This record gives sequence, structure tokens and C-alpha cells, in this order.
Amino acid sequence: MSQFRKIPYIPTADKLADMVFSKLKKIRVDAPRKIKMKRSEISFYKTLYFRQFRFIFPEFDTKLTDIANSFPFIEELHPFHKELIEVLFGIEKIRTSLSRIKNTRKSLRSIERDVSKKLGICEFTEEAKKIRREAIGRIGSTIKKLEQPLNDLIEAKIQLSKVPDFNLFEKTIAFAGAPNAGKSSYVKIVSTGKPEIAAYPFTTKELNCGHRKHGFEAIQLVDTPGLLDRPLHERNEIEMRSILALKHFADYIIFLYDPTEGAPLTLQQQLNLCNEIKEIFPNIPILTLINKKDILTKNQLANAEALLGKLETISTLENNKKQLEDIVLMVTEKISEKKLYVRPEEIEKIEEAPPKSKKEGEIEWIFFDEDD
Ligand SMILES: Nc1nc2c(ncn2[C@@H]2O[C@H](COP(=O)(O)OP(=O)(O)OP(=O)(O)O)[C@@H](O)[C@H]2O)c(=O)[nH]1
Ligand SMILES: [Mg+2]
Repeated sequence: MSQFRKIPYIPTADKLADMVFSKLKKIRVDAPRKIKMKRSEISFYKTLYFRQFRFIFPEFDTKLTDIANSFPFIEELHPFHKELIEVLFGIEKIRTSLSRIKNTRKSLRSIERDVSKKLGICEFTEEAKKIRREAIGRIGSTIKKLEQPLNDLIEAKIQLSKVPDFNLFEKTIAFAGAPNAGKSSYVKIVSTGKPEIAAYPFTTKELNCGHRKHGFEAIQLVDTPGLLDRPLHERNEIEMRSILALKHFADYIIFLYDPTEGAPLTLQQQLNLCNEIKEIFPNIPILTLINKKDILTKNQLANAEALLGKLETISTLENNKKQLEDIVLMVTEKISEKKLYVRPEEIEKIEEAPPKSKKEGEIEWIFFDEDD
């Protein structure tokens, strides 16, 4: 599902220019012959420059086409990815970056037409050199203008590649709660997932996914970044990853409360958070648990129960694996069979016109030989 990891290398604008211009040195023609020196010199330079341009333009065109085509069609993405792109970068921004790359191909074709015309009629060596210099300058600054669009695509590729490969057909339990509540610990103990665990809040910044077998089926367990007690519109990009994962993948949510003293959110704030989740996702069942029972004092537990009601207490520690597994099993059995994911109606691909025998506007380079 994560097509973003398959996107090939996207160069920065400088790197792209380097990649093409650095190959120019390898394009050579034989030195002019002495007998027809005067005639040959201009012929030599024209041949050389025509060869160079015949290489440069198609090379940039191919590279830009590859970059633009390597990015998945936004219309065809899963709604989760679409919303994530919207939250992280803005869909419009990505679309604009892609169309600027495509438009640059047109600009380069226009430079190509221009330079071919000028070089074709030029009669003096100095003039040919000037035409080449100017053309290289124009190509360079046209590519330079792609700095921002290319950087945007590189950033999008990096960020989106971090999203795990969610399986849309597996029953999915997502873990939610305040930072430091023990979500990653839970997922790590009961699944193949290997999220990072640390004694400070906001350890998890990306979504993590683990699996475990349940009879003949596999269950998906999703670890999410911690959430704060604040309304949806104030949530940052990291929290929005959690919200979108809950929205698009969770068949069941396990919400963990952390009533210990060092918890970054008070119990009241954690309760508000849980209520907010219930409100946003009224159709996703939630199991609420009190975590860290191994270090809870009697007082802390009594206070927690006074506020939250009598909830099952757990500790997300390896020595309590059995209880954690039993809870997952119980929740899994409550999840009804998954409906197969139906792709949104295939939106007609906006494809470029099929190539004609000779592309419109394509220059037919005239090959000058020094003997001509
Ligand atoms: N004593 C005790 N410590 C726990 C328990 N569960 C988690 N911890 C500790 O609490 C800290 C946070 O655990 P994590 O699993 O990283 O918590 P998290 O909810 O994923 O945190 P964020 O990624 O920041 O949202 C770690 O130091 C864990 O070792 C528990 O049941 N008992
Ligand atoms: Mg975590």
C-alpha cells in the first residue's frame, strides 16, 4: 500500500543540473582538419554544440518526465494517504509542484527550438559559442526554478515513506491515549511491531504497525503518537497522524489511561481526550484501560476509579503478556468480519496524448559534419 517507498530517487534542482551538464564534457567531435581550417572551425563547433544540445534536451525531458510520473496519482490514493498529504503538505501544493515540473519540459522545448534555429543559421565561431553560452544559462535558470517543487516532492516522499504498510483487509486494533501512557509498550509486547519505547512523552512520532496471528487470520495492531487534550483543529501534524489512522483503519480502539504522578496529562485531561475521540468517531468501539498498575498506589487507583469508573487495570510489561494477549483476543472476537475495501471509482487517468510518430514541436537536429 505504501507506494511512496517505491518512488525512485528525486534529485534536487542543483543535482539534476549537475547530472546532465557534467556529461557534456564527454561529448566530443574530432578536431577540424588543417586543410579546410577556416570553414572547418565553425563546422566543428556547430557539430559539437548540436551534439551537446541533442543530448541535453532529451536528457532533461526524460528525467523530468520520470520524476513527475514516479509520484502516485493523488486521485488514486487511499483516502488516508490523501488526507495525510493534505495535513502534511496540502494536496494543492503537491499538485502544483508536479505541474511545474511538467511545464518546465515545455519551457525547455521552447529553448530547444530557439537554439536550434540560431545555431542553424550562425556562421561564425564566436557567435556559435555565444549561442551555446546563453542557451546553457537559460537551461540552468529554468532548472533552478524547480528548486522548491523538487524539494517539496523530496520532502513528501520522505515523510510518506515512513507510513507503515497498513493492510486494509486485516482486523485492526489501534492504541490511543496521552503521551507516555504505554501504547508502544503494549504493541511491542503482543505483536511483531517494534516501536521505540522511552521514559519521556512524545517518543512515538510516526505510526507503527505490528501483526499477530489469531487462528488462521492476522490481526493488525497500530501504535499511534500520543494525543493531547485539545480540539481537532488545534492538533499538530504528529497528532493528526494518530487521528487519521484511527479514522481510516481502526476497527476497535484501545485507550490507555496513565494515572501515575509523572503523567504529562492529568487524569481529567485524559478523560477529556477519550471523550473527544468517542465524539469524533462514534462508530468505532473503544475499550478503556488503566495502565501501570504495578506502580500505582492504592490512592492513585482509587482516585482514578472515582473519575473513570471501575476499569480493567493492566501493566504493559513483558511479565504481564498473558493479560495483554487475552485483551487483544477478546477485542478481536468482537470485531465483525471486515468488508473488503472497495476502491473509489477509478478516476480517468489524465494521460498525456499518445506519442505520435514524431512528437509535436520536437526538433529534428541537423547534423553538421566538419567535412560538409
Ligand atoms: N512501571 C511501568 N512502566 C510502564 C508501563 N507501561 C509503560 N511504561 C513505561 O512508560 C514509558 C512510556 O511508555 P511507552 O510505551 O513509550 O508510552 P507511549 O504511550 O507509547 O508514549 P508516546 O510514544 O510518547 O506517546 C516507558 O518508560 C515505559 O517503560 C507499565 O505498565 N508499568
Ligand atoms: Mg509510543
